[in-house]
Amino acid sequence: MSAAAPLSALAALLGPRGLITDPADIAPYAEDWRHLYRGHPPAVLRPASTAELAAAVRICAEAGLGIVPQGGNTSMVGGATPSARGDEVVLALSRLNRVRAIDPVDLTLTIEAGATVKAAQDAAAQAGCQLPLSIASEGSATIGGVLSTNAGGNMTLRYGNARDLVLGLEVVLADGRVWEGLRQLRKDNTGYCLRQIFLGAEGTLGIITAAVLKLVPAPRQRAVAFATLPSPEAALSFLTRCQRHDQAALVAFEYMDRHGMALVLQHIPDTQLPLAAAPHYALIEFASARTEAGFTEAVEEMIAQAIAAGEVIDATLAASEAQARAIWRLREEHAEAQKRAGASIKNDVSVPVSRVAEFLREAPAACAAFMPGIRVVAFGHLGDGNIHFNLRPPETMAEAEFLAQDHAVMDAVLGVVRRLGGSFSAEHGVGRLKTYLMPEWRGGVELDLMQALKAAFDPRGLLNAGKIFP
Ligand code: 2HG
Ligand code: ZN
Repeated sequence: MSAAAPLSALAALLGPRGLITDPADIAPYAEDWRHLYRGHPPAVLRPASTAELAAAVRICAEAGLGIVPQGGNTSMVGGATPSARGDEVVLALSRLNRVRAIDPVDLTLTIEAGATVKAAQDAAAQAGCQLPLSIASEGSATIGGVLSTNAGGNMTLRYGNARDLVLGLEVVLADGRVWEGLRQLRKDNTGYCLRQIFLGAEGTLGIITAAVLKLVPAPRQRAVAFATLPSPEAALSFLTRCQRHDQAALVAFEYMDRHGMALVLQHIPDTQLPLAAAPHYALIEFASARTEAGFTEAVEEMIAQAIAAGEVIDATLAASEAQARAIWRLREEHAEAQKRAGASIKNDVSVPVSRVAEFLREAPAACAAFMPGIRVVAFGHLGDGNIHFNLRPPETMAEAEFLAQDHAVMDAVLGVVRRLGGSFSAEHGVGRLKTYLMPEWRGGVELDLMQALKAAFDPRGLLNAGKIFP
C-alpha cells in the first residue's frame, strides 16, 4: 500500500523530530551492519513515548503499512532491515531510552527499549548492581533489540540468555493496543507466560517498549585470564576444570582460534598478544560478590594444574582493570576485525557443550572438502556450546563468487551441526538471512505452532514481515 496518506498523519502525530523522510537521513536505517541488505523505507518513525508509538502503530495498521522495529541496527542476520519494496517504515526505538526505575532491593531495572545495553549496565552499576548481560556490540545494541532477539553474549554461561533476565515487559501490539506487563515479580503463575512469547520473536509479534530486568549485586572480585591451548579437546577439558573449580563464579569461557586472532592483531589498533602465539586461545573470567581473600590465587592455582595436565600451554592473569579490558578486546573485536578483512559467511551455531571439540575438528574438514582453500575463523562462547564458525573465501576466489555460494557453504557446516544435535542459529536469530532453513530445521508441528502464534498476534502480517518465516 502507498505510504503517502499515513505519512501526513504520522507527521502530525510525531512532529519533525519524530519523522524522518529525507532519503539521506533514512539511509543509515535502511541497511544492515553487514551490508547484506538495503531496504527502501519511505520513512523512519522516531516516537518519544509508548503512547506516541502506539498511536503511530494504529495509523500504520489502519493504512496496512508494514513496520520494521529497529534498535541499534546491529543484527547479524538482517533482522531489522526493511524491504526494498518501499512498503515498510522503520520504527526506531532510539528516543524511548529512559531509565524508569531501579530497585536495589528487588534487584530490578525498569528501562525503555531504546536504551543501549551499555546505558542499562551503567544505570545498574550506579545502584551498586550489575546487569549480567554483555555483548560485543553493547555500545550500540539496545535493550529492545537484545530482548527481541534473545541475545546470548559473554555471560550466558553463568546468567543465561536475555530471556532469562526478564521479569516484565511493556509491548505495543500490531493493532496499537498496549500490553502493560511490567511486573516486578519473582513469582507469578497466572496462565501463559506472555513475556516469553515476545522475547526472541524478533519483533514479529509485538514491539517491546520497556522491560523489567533482573540485576545481580555488583561483583567485588574478578579474575580474567587469557590462555593458549594445544587443541579443541584441551579447551573442553579446561572448561570442565574451570566449572569444577567454581561454577558459581565462572561467568565466561570464550574460545578463539589463531586465524581470528591474527585478523584482530592485523586490523584492530593497539592490540597485542600477551603470550606466544598458539593454535587455540581461551579467555576465562571468574567474578564474585564474595569478599574473602585468595579468590585470584585459587584461580591461579587451578590454571597451574591445567598447565601440568597439558590442557593449557601457558596463561596470564590480568593484574589490573586495564589489562582485563585489553584481554577482552582481543575477543570482542573479532566481529569488527573480520568485517575489516572483507567478506565472510557467518555460521552462528551451537552443539551440546560436550560435542564442541568434535565440531571444531569436523566442521573445518567438511568445509575444506566442499571448497579447497576456504579459510575458517572459529571463535565464540565455547562454554555455551556456541561457536561462531565464520568462513572467508580461498585466497584466489573473488568475494562475490564466494558469497554467491553462501547456502552451499552453510550447508557444509550445518551437516556437521545436525549430526551433533545442534542448532543453525545459537544467538543471532533467524532474521532474513536464515529463513530458508526454518522448514528443514523447525518444520512440521514446530513451524505450524509458530505460524499460529503469528496469525494470532499479527493477523495482517504487518510486523517485521519476511523475518523468521520463509
Ligand atoms: C560475538 O560473539 C558476536 O562477537 C558476533 O556474536 C559474532 O561476528 C560474529 O560472527
Ligand atoms: Zn556471539
